[in-house]
Formats: sequence, C-alpha cells, structure tokens
Amino acid sequence: MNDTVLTSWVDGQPLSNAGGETFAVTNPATGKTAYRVEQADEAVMEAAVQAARKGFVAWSALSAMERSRILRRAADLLRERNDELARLEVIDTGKPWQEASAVDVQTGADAIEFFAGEAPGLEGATQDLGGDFYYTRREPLGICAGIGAWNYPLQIACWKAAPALACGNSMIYKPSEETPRGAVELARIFQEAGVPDGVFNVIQGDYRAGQMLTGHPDIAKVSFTGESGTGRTVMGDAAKSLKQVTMELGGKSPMLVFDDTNLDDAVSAAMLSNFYTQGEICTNTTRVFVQRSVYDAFMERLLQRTRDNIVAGDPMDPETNLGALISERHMEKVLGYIESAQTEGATLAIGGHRITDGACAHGYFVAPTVFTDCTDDMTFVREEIFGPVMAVLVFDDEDEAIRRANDTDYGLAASVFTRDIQRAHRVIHQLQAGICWLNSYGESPAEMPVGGYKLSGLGRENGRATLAHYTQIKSVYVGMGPVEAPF
Ligand code: TXE
Repeated sequence: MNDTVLTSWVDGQPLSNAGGETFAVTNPATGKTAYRVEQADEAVMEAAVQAARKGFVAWSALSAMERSRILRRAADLLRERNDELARLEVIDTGKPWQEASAVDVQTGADAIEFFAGEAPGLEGATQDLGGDFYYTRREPLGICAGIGAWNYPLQIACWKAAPALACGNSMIYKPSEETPRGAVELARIFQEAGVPDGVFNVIQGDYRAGQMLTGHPDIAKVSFTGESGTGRTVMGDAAKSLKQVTMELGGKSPMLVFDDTNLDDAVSAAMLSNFYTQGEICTNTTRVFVQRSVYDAFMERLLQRTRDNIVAGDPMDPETNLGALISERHMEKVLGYIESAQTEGATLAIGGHRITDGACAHGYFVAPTVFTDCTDDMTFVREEIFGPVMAVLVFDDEDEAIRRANDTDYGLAASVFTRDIQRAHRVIHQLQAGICWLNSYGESPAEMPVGGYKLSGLGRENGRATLAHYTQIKSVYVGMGPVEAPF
C-alpha cells in the first residue's frame, strides 16, 4: 500500500493539490507507513466549495422522499461492504477487528438509515390569525462543513453527513489526518447510491485544511468532533463569519457504582469504558467511583478479569480485544499520565507499561491500567487521557458521589449502577452530563441524541433533535386583506 497516494474527493472524483505536498498515514499496530495522502490546498478548497454549491442546488431541489431513498441505498451499501470497510478502519486506527467489524460501519449505516427515515417527516407549521395566517418552512442551511476525530473515522463521517444530507444540505468533510480513508469510501458509496456529485466532498489534511473550512464565508455551519481545546479554537474561527456550530468534544466522565448493584455488570461497564477501543472513546467513564462497602469485591473482580481476559496483539486477529493507540505521540502522552499518576501518589494496581512482545513489538500498545488510592485532585483524574487508564475512587454516600462526579469542567457522559430505581433517577438527574447510562454503558443508538454539557460540547448528533441543527425556520406571513397604513 505504500506507493498509493490518497487525494481529496471533490465533485465526485479524486482531486490533487497543485504543490504535491503529502503526509504519511501510519498503521498504529505496526508503526509502518500504510500510505500517503495529499494535503488539500486553497485550490482544492475552492473547487470543493464550488462543487458543494452546485451540489446543494441539485440536492435541495429533490423531494425529501427522493433524498430518503438515495440515503437508504447508501446505508445498504455500507452494510454490504461492512468487512472491507472495517479492515480499512483497523489499518488506520489500530483498533481490533472484532470491534471495527461489529460497531464502526454498522453505527454509521444506522445513522444514515435513521435520518433517511426522518427526512420525509420534516415539516413546518401554520396558524390561522383570523383571516391572515402564517406558515413556516424548515429550509436547509446550504454548505455544511464536518471536521472529524480519529477514533471512529467512518462513523463520525456518517454521523455528520447523515443529518446534513437528509435535510437537503451539501457537505465538505475533513477527516482527521490520522485516519483519512473512511470518509473517501463513504463519498464513493454516496455516489454509487445516487447522491449527486458535489453533495458530499472530502478534503484531506491537518489543521490547515480545517481552518480553510472554518474560515470560508460560503460555509453555513461547522460540525466538529475533537478535543475541547481545539473545539474552542474552531468555534472562535467559525464565529468570525457567524457560522452555526455543533461541538462534540472531550470528557472525563464519572461512573457511580452503588453497593446494591450487580458487581459483574459494573465491572463489565468499567472495563468497556476504559479498555474498549483501547480507551480512545470520548464518552468513557474513566473516573470510577465505588461505594466503600463493595470496593474490595469490585476490585477483586476487576483485576482478575483485566489479568485474564484482555488480549493485546495483531488487531486483525479475531482474538485480539485490545489494539494499538493511534500514534507514537499519543502513546507517549498516555504513558506520561501513567507516570504522573504514580508520582502524585496513586497506586498502580495493574498494567502501567508499554506492551512490546509478539505482534505488539512495533506498534503503540499500552497495557490496560488501573490505579487505586486516587484523589480527585490528581492530574490524571482531572484530565482526559484517551487511553486504557482507569482511576478507581471510593465514596461513602450519595451526595458526596454526586458532588465529586460533577467536580469537572467537562460534562459529556455518566453512568450509574444501582438496583434502587428511585436512587437511579434521583442521581442521574443531578449529574451534569449530556449522555447518561443507567445500569449500562456505551450504547449509542442512532435514535438517541448525544452531546455534552459544559466544556464537552454544544448541540447534538443523532436523534430527532439533530434535525434542528441542519435546518433553519422561515416564517411566511400571508396578508389576506388590504394593507392598512396611516400614511
Ligand atoms: O482531536 P483534535 P483528535 C474527542 C476526544 C479527544 C479528541 C481526539 O475526546 O479529546 O476527540 O481526537 C482538526 N481548525 N472526541 O485528537 O486534535 C484536526 O485535523 C480546524 C469527542 O483528532 O482536536 C482533526 O481533524 N480544524 C467526540 C480534528 O480537528 C482543526 C468523540 C480533531 O482534532 C484545528 C470522539 C483547527 N485549528 C472524539 N486543529 C464526541 N464528543 O463525540 C485541529 N483540527
């Protein structure tokens, strides 16, 4: 694969830059260059805007039913090609095959199918005003930009394209420079499904390509997925031309394990929300608060299952359930947090090191890591690590747990484990988080809106609520009589 160069995809075909600048994409599991990609330049960006403008005219002129039929075909094509698309995601992300083949493509296709179904239901309202009347129209915004993160490349592209296109908009999408390929595969599938050329375009590159999107006056909206710090920069740049924004940002989410819960379920959720996708999931509940009376039993189960049930290795091996972190730089960042946890006094219960044996020899693998004796003020307890590093904390009573869980600038997700139904809802309703799980973790169906409170974001993705972020309401007042005037 090393000799192929991936380009941007504009107006239904590959488009090269003028200067020939390229960057390498590394396979995180092998540390080797998988392929090279061209950095989009101003000319590519301008061509993408022209194409998106043309595509918008054609696409928004179709009826919602016509758009719906085409998007449903795209969802079917994604599912038909699940395995080949999942393999590409594994090469780009280093995540295990057993995840990519079961989750990444499916959840992308689900979102496209969901919003294809919502499109024909988009409607305005009308009200009789005693003779005169008004009606409203839900109109598309025009050209929308999407900027993606690297942990779920194809899914994130689908979650942004689905509502945008269902509502009649066109899109210019920039995937993360770490994982450029999924978005181009999606563009090809949209074309094959019947989406007119120019409706979904992909520009490749690092933050410079992202800045071309946030700064372009003809782009009406930016939907961003990434770190909270980057999100604030993106929102600031988008504000200059008053673009609407959706921000899906970082988190440092809590899990509360009360003494009456099924501990095996709680341990499953704690492991899912720290080790699945090797901890590179924004909604991860990485602060695990356990009620004191069940702490020993919880820890015994957690450490036994972490010791016995996690298989790090070649991500394409179906047995592997812990893959490689996205890059050497990110691995060093995660190892740095592990170091700081120990210097700040936390006890390393398991893991804490890079894995380099066998198939992991040249990849960026970090062992599943659990710290105990943690305090809320420790750096690794307050900051997002985005790696397989769990902080276990102990609490005594409900009010203390809620106060400590909310003691963060983030507000993305939370999960609560208890069999007491009144306590469950009483606690969940007090947690400052936009995505909450009760006796579960991680499920994110296309029907359910997701998004953060506080520094974890603005707006929502998935669910009917998201349609509001991709349409604008026009009110039309109809005068049925003479225009009365004092002049
Ligand atoms: O983010 P980065 P990453 C978050 C997750 C973590 C982060 C990891 O919590 O914090 O994403 O992804 C582009 N102007 N979520 O490291 O570095 C950059 O090229 C315009 C939350 O990729 O912020 C990339 O395409 N664009 C999410 C994208 O921004 C810029 C779920 C993100 O880069 C730019 C998944 C700039 N100035 C991950 N700088 C959720 N909440 O759902 C960078 N980019």
